[in-house]
Amino acid sequence: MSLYTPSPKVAEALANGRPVVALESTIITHGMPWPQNLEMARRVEQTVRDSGAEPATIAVLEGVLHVGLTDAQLEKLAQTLHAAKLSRADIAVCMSQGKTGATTVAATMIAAQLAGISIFATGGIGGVHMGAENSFDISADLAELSQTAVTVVAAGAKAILDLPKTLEVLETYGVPVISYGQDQLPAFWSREAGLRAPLRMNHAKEIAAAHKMRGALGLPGGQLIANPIPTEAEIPRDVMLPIIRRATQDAVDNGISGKDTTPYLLQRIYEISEGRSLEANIALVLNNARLAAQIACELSKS
Ligand code: PSU
Ligand code: MN
Repeated sequence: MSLYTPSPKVAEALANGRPVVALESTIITHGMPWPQNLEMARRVEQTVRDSGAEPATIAVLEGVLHVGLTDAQLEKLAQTLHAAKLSRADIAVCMSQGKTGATTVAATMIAAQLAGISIFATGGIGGVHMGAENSFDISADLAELSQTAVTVVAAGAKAILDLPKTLEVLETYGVPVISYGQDQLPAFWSREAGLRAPLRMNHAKEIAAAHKMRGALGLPGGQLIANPIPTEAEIPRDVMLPIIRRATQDAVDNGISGKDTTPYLLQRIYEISEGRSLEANIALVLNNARLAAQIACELSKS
C-alpha cells in the first residue's frame, strides 16, 4: 500500500528531479471564504508554475493523502464545509478512518518529507499564542520545524501570536529563523514586527545552500524563511495591533480555545478589517510561493 498519492504532474516532476513546492490546504478550508479560497489556491499554484516549479497542494481526501491535487479536487476541497484541520496528531487518524481533512503547516511538512519535497510555501506558521503562559497553547508547527527537514517559506509567524515567545521557542528547538532581504522579522500582514530576526539572507541560492548544509550535518529539522509582505500590500503594524487586540479579546469572551483559535482569530480580523486582511493575506501567500519556487529551483540545480 502506498502511503500517499501524487498527482500525475507531481509524480512526473519528482521522477525527473524537477523542482516541486509543497502547499498547505488549511488556508483553503479554514482561512478564507468561498470562492476567494479557490481563486487564491489556483493563483498560488500558477505562481509556483510561472516561477519554474511544480506545485503540490497537500490534503487528505476520503482517507487518501494526496500530494498534488487536480483542479477538480482543489475545487471540491474549497467547497467542503466540514473538513478537519489536520496537524501531526490528527493526520493518521483521518487517513485510517477514511475522512477528509486539510493539512496545517505541521502535517504538510510531514507529507512533503514523505514524498521527497524539501520546500513548502504558506502564509504564516502557527506559534505561541498570546496568554500561552496560562493556556499552554503552542502550535505543533514549532515542534515540527524542529524535527522535519523541510524549508518553510512564510511571512513570519501569524501576527495574532506572541512573536517574541515564538522566536524563543524556535531558538530553543534549534530552528533557524531567516528573514529574507531585511533585518527585521516580518509580522504577516505587516513588514516589521518590531523585532530583529535572528538570521538574514538576501538570495534564494543562500537559503538552498543552508538547507543542504543542514542535511549534510544530519540535523533533523527544517528552516523558517520569514519573507516580508510586499510593501504595496502591507497593513502597517500600528493599524493591525488594535484589530488583533480586539479579535483576541473576542476569542476570550467567546471561550474559543484549542484548534479553533487560529481560524476564529483570522475570521474576526477579516470582519474587523472589513476584508483588508484577506487582500493582504493573498498577496503575501503569492509572494511566498514565488520565493519558495526560486529556492526549489536552486536546490534542484546540483
Ligand atoms: N491559515 C489560515 N487559517 C489557518 C491556518 C492557516 O488562514 O487555520 C493554519 C495553518 O495551517 C497553521 C495552523 O499551520 O493554522 C496553526 O494552527 P494551530 O495554532 O492550531 O497549530
Ligand atoms: Mn493550538
